[in-house]
Amino acid sequence: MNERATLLTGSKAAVANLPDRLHHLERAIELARGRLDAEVIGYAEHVVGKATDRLKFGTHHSVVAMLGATGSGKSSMTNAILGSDVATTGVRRPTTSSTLACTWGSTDSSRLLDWLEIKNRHTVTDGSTELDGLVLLDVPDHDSVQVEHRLEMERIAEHADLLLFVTDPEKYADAALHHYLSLLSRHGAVTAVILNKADTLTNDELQACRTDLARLLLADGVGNATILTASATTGLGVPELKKLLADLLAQHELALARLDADATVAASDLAAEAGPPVSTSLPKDVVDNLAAELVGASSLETVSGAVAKGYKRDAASATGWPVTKWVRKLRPHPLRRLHLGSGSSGPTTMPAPSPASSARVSAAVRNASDAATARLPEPWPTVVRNAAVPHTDALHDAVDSTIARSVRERSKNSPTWWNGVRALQGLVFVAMMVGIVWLIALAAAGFFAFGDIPIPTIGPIPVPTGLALGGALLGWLIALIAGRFAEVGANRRARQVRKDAAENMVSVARTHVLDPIEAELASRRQLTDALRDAGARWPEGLE
Ligand SMILES: Nc1nc2c(ncn2[C@@H]2O[C@H](COP(=O)(O)OP(=O)(O)OP(=O)(O)O)[C@@H](O)[C@H]2O)c(=O)[nH]1
Ligand SMILES: [Mg+2]
Repeated sequence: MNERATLLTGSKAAVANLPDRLHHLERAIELARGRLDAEVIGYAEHVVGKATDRLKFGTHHSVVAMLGATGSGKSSMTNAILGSDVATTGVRRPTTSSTLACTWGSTDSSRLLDWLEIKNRHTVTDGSTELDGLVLLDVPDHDSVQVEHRLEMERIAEHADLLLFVTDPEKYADAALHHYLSLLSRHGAVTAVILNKADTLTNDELQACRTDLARLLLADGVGNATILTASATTGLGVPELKKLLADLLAQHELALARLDADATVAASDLAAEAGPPVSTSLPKDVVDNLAAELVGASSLETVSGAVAKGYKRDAASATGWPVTKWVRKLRPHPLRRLHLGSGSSGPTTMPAPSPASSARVSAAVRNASDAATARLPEPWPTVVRNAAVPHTDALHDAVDSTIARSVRERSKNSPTWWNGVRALQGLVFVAMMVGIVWLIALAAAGFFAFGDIPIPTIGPIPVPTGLALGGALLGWLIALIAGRFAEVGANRRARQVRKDAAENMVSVARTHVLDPIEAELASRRQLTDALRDAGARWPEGLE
């Protein structure tokens, strides 16, 4: 009794928080869905469902199930506790084929028994109060050829608040018994093992048997369960058993203690799957590395080359020698070909990513995700990678539109010096044309012998010739010098575009890859927090 009292009182604080803990467990289930093992999640869901249902029936009744091999004396012991032959006993094996419920006291247990799906019911109204609230179940065996008996036993073992295992000197070491004891050991529901048929042994034999059973129980993980030696036939140990039950019932917490233990098992199983509750964050260089890889795998180099060429061509159009600059317009504009020319918007016609650059992007995304989960066990590396490997098309589109935005932003305005040079070229061109027209007029006058027309000169050079030749030479010279400046400007603009795009690529990396990774890591953190609040115990060394 003392051991069990410890067992129950030990969980008192946790028991008081049961609804809270179930709430946290529910939250953990939601977070684990799609991430952790479906079977483990399924068990946790079952526990939450069972606990919610069981709590509806209150804690007045405590359901105590007698479990054991066929012929161990479960029905006989039930009768011994009852003090009358209600349960059917017999030598025919197996005897009990459906569970019998015996309820002590006048409080109605029918809804609870409906939930437990028990039809055979007996109410004890002998006026005694010490076992008030006890619902004692005489359950079919777990080891006969009747499979449905075993299934019924397992169902009851899962739903009862406390379990009493009944065994005898012949069967106490059976594998089946110890299989169930080990299985249920984590659920804190195994209360006592009754070594029945004590009347068939001598005192020494009984002691030896009891010692051996204690050793086996320890190995099963239920070393704190009470061993009661008893005999249903002679009544030996029956008063002690009734006293044990009365003491437990007085605590009115048996249902809560069982559900609490179940919640701990469910949360701990999820915790073992989820791994240690360590907080993880992205290493700082991951963002920069990923952004650099996105840039490296993109068409930025090609596009910035086109930016430089486009700049030079636009500069030449604005500042070139008017006589020859039209020739350039015959060739397609390098930026307009990519649908990136000034004033453009919407989708571009940048080259589709090559298989090599797609592979480089995928590898970079994988590296980022692996760096984020370096300290985490499976399934997190896989879960996070799946979240990080986004729809590749969306990532490529984002990279392209980032480059396009950088190009368009930088190409919006032409440099002001182009206008000055354009005006100057216009003037020079007009001067040249004046000179040419003048020369033509002079030639025509000579041809028609209009006589001598005075020609003004500047020094030795006649003005019309000076205008025509000087204008041509100056125009060509201006174009040449402007071309040199355009070269510098073109390189600078290409550099700016590369710099802008590289900077903006950080936010592409964040939005499309790192945010999903961090969201997954945050979910994991919430999950381990919820599990801790639900009372999970992590495997040794992980906490
Ligand atoms: N000598 C002796 N025989 C007992 C004792 N308890 C039960 N028996 C006998 O053991 C046989 C089986 O008892 P039951 O109570 O029917 O066993 P059970 O565990 O309910 O068996 P199933 O219903 O088949 O699972 C009966 O013949 C009982 O008379 C006991 O303490 N001493
Ligand atoms: Mg029976």
